[in-house]
Amino acid sequence: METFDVVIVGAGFNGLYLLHSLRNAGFSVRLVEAQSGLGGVWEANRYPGARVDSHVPNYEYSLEACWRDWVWSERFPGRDELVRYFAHVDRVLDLGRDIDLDTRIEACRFGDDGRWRITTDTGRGYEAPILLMCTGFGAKPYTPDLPGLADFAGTCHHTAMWPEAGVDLAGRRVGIIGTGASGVQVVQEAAPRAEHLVVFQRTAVTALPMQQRQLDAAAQTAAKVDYPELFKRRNVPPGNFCDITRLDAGAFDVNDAEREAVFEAAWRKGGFNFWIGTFSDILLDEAANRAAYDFWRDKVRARLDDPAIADLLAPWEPPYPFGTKRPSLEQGYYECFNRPNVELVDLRARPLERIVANGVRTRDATFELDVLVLATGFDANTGGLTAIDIRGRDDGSLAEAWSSGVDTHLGMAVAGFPNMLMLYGPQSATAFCNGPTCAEFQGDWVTRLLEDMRDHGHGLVETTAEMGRAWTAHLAEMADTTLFGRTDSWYMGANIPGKPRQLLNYPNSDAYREKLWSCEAAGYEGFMFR
Ligand code: NA7
Repeated sequence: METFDVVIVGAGFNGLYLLHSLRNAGFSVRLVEAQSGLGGVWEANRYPGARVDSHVPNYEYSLEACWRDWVWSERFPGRDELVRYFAHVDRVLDLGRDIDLDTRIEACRFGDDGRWRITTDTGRGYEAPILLMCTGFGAKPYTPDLPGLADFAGTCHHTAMWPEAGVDLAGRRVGIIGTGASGVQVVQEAAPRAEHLVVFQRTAVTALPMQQRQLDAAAQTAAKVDYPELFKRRNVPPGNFCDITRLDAGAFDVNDAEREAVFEAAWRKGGFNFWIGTFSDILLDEAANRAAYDFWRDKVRARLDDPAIADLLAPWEPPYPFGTKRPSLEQGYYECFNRPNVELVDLRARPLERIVANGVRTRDATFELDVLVLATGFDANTGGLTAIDIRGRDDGSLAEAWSSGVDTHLGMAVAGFPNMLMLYGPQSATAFCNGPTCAEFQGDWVTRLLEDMRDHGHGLVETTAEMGRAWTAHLAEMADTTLFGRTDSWYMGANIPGKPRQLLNYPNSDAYREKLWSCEAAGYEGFMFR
């Protein structure tokens, strides 16, 4: 076994930042990654149209070495450009020499000697006192148990397991199950290419206009004088984007015309502005939320030719409170349904009965397909962690510990799993926080914690079951005081049959960051050291 101070699992934003930061702090570190390249979800999600939902310059590191010579071509970069960005980061920070790619971790065992032993599918093994899990929230694709799926004779792929060589959609009969962010993006690519496209929708997505645009290299370079200040703002309330703010007022603290003007301005800015950049109570108050939904609905309905299709894509009554499922960003998604070659199937009215050799059979029809796309999402937050056989004290399994629900302290540590910390994991701000922003503040926090342990000669850090229960209770309160608890979403673990229903991401990144910082200021409250 190779021996290090720290082993990091996962080469996405979190793992790479920690590798850089811990190496600078003088720790010996090895990062282990199952995939053949860097970028985490961006390496994996190579389906047509894959694109980030956070605009330049938010979705990148604030490290000057990384942004100084990097120029983005689009306001919302696509997957291939993001992968190139990670290669650039690798180069400028010289990360690769401490990374093992193509190495899938199978098991992590904590021994009585206070060290983790890590085994992999290549036979390579690692040993380290500290284990940092940076597997992200979307490491484990979810394929529903659709009857007959194995019988399909055409080409079938989950969006997160798309073949590197791609799939030709041109002139073919394509079916897409799922209308989350991935489904929306594939629909936009498939609609103009496919001979016929069938979109199987279970729940309408409240997709927002991306307002994509090409970026001018010279203007971007000139704007960099402000980057240091801009990046600081990602850590200043409200929110975690450097340039999305919201009013310190509720939606009904202003008159109708003013409210409409605020919504309209956010709509025009595009991206997440309409989700998180209008009024302070949109995700807290039913009436405020309804006002946002109605604005969204009217905008979308105006773009659809067929009122019956509009009733399915943008119903008069909200299918769930607006924004409590992550709003996808779209570029012409709704207009796809005005095309003669695109058909929308409402799976609630016409349930899917079986996948058959030549297509999808619903209660009332068979849709013949050459290609079936499963845009069915992820076993989000926990799936990437529980897929690894992680054993803490007394051989206790993490998957078993979480089988009836997740408990963590601050989303960072689990009782019974000493010296293991998780970043961007369950019960931290995660999907409610811009990835690189969270990677940096959590990564800095972990780096300071490990330095502090080294300074004090501590070899062990762990939390207690009481702290875990208290944090879970706090999140349950957040689920009740916001509108998130009302919706069956992956934020609530509710997209996976049988998964315990609980709020798995902390829905306020400002408050979350404050909690981390105050824990540290209080001498790492809730953690014990030896
Ligand atoms: P999502 O957002 O979880 O979307 C999955 C979609 O698949 C969603 O529309 C689901 O409908 C649908 N789904 C899931 N299971 C089924 C079954 N059994 N039958 C029919 N439809 C089903 O995943 P994405 O990959 O699009 O996006 C994930 C996030 O990753 C995204 O928000 C970005 O932040 C990155 P449902 O809504 O559950 O009725």
